[in-house]
Amino acid sequence: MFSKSKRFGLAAAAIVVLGLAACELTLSLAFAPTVKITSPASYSSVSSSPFTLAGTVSDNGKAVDNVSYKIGSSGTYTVISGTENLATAKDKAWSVQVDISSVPANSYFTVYVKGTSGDLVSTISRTFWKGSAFDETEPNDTYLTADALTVNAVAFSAQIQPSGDEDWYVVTLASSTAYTIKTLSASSGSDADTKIFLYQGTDLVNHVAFNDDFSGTFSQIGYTVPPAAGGTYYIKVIGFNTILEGTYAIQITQP
Ligand SMILES: [Ca+2]
Ligand SMILES: [Ca+2]
Ligand SMILES: [Ca+2]
Repeated sequence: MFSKSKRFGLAAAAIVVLGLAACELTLSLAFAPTVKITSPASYSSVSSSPFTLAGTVSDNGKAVDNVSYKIGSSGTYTVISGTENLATAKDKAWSVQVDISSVPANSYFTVYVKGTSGDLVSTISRTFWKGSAFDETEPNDTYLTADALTVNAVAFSAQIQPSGDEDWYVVTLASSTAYTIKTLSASSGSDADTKIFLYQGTDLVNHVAFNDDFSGTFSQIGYTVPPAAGGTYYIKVIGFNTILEGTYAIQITQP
């Protein structure tokens, strides 16, 4: 018979051995490489071809055979130079010049990036806009990050992208003055079906004006600021529904 302390010692030793075994088991498991795209940001406007796509790759217990990329879901993967046969990789940077001359202007395109370790594969994708940049600065999804608009300025271009996108604008309006706020075609891409909400200051629960369709599916609000109600106003533009995407421009005029 073992004494109490000896039995405890054996039990503790067994736990240590089990622990080491579990540890070894974890370490011996291999997973597909972790691939990331670091730039450009999602939905960036890309106007020149080729453009630089950059990212990183990390091995997950198994050497990385390569990182490859393709344009569009039906494209063919091309191996990115410098990513082949990496015995160990920890956030190893890669970059590649992506030719988008075959992508139509003023349209979205998606780049897929794949990390391969034998039969272990991981894929990520990111969507970009081929065309000139929009005036809006994303993220502008709350009043805190609203884009500033100026009365009687040229139309300000933007897009509802991805679906469910909210675009917030801030503008200073004068008391007892009539304004027209409208969305119109951005002359690039597909027109969005917009809705406009106007809020006085940061009372974002009660809009003071709203419109969905005025000219086709574009929106227009005619609003006269009440006496002593001049100041900061916020405008929210969203798509007609949460699956809609598209481009538009917004303009505020004082007749
Ligand atoms: Ca937007
Ligand atoms: Ca937005
Ligand atoms: Ca509409």
